[in-house]
Amino acid sequence: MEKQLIPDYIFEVSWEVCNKVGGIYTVLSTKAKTLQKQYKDKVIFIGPDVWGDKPSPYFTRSKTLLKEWQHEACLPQNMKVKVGRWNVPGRPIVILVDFKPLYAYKNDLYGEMWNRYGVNSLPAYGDYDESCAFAYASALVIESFYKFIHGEKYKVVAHFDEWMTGMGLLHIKYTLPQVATLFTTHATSIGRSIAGNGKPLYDYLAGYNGDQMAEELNIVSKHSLEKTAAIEADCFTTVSKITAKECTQLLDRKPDVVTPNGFERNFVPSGEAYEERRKTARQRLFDITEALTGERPNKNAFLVATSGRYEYKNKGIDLFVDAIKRVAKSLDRGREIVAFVLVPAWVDAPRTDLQERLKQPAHATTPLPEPFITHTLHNFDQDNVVNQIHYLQLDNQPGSQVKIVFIPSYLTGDDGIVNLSYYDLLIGLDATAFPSYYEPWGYTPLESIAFGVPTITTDLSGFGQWINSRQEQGMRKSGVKVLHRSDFNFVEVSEELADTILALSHCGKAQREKIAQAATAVSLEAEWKNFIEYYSQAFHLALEKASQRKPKENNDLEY
Ligand code: 1S3
Repeated sequence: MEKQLIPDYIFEVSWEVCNKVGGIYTVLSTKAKTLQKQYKDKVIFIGPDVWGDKPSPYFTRSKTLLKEWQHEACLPQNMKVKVGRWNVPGRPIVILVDFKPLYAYKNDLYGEMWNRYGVNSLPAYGDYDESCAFAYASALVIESFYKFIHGEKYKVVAHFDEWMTGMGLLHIKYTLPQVATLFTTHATSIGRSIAGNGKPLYDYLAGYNGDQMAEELNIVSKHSLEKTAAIEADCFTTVSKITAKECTQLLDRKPDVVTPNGFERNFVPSGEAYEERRKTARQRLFDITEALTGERPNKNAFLVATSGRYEYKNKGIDLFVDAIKRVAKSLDRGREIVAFVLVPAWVDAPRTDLQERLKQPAHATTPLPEPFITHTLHNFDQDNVVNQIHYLQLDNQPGSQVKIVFIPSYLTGDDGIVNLSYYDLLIGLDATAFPSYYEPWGYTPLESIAFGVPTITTDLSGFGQWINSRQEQGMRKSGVKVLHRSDFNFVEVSEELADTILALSHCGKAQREKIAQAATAVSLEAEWKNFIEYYSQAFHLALEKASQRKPKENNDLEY
């Protein structure tokens, strides 16, 4: 058997290192411990310094780590870095880069990328400039570090996540061809855009041309960069088979390895701590519901939620709210359900009327105006969830057995109303539902079962397909129900979701405990210690490919 090549150094670059934006943060922060155990301090994460002078809650700066390099680092004038450790299990080394000084070189960089690789940055807009400045800054850090350690003596892997870091990969490939490059995409920007624009992604996948659709949907630059990084990388990976198919069709390269996302149990409390946190979360959710609606739910009320980034259609938020309306229509007398939408929107501030009520010990008896939302929004009248709640008349009328609460703030523990982190709230739920239409992996259901909370998802998510590939399936055996979703079956899925929520809400205590145990057991199969092997394969492939190249001389980018 061929000997597996093992890297001596790994640099992993992502916009979400020490920057909690979405699922990629979860991938990296949970994978860190397993990588650190294997490679020790030879794993270095590189992220954007979005903190400036403010202290970051995710990062502890160190004056001694990589001290010699910091002294000798040859970086462009004004480009500053902070070295420290990420405050997550494994505490890996992190370099945060202040990339803003590189805006000045933007046109040179885009020109080089066009000349060398044909990346078309001309029609770029939005977050493209800041992403590329960060990617380039990260590449300069790797270059500087590589020279400092005399990297030619080592097997070095530079791993880049998502289109935002694509120019870093392309720069490294050109200036340090001996370095093995790895590109992981967690979605395709064009696939996400096709899906989000209401076009059928799955039935017509074989008929789509990525470049042509990028023109039509006005994301030429992102797509051009993502496709080029995927094609140029020594090894290209994505997080599920369903997204691998999409990459093959829309980016014209089949991923070399599928690297499913795992989880790290250290994030989940155990024993008494678990029970205490669950109690605190439920208490808070009941208090908020009561303060908004003027009615305290019965202590046995069933609490169900959806969460994630605000992609209304792609994440199935529309379908969740629709299903809650169906639940409301068919719930038995005496049973109460509270549904939470935990999706960050364009928040203005926490509601002061709600804050006042939450401060008072006396129980509220009248509803607040708009008794379903915890924060004010800049775009209240245009918000999709608000409009759907109004349209479906799910507005928590007195006496309604099904209530809905939209918490549109990031749950970082200091939102002014909930004041608990997402995990500290998740632990208090009875079930979660993520009926996604576009979901390359889908961490939210995996996190849910890791906390012993049963979940419902669809077979259009990578995670749902992974569950379907296991022998033990179904809510009772796995704590997960996977609904069949396609381009055109919204109503059927909504009905099935409502039925599943209703069925769960009727389970007795013993049954619920069994389901929670099954959920936890399945989550253990998806721990990083079981999934890291796919990354080892990817490192091997990348190193093997890089070893076949000859070093180039004298091709530094000037700055
Ligand atoms: C992506 O984040 P998203 O929510 O934009 O990456 C996640 C991590 O790989 C993945 O779980 C999710 O499905 C993707 O969509």
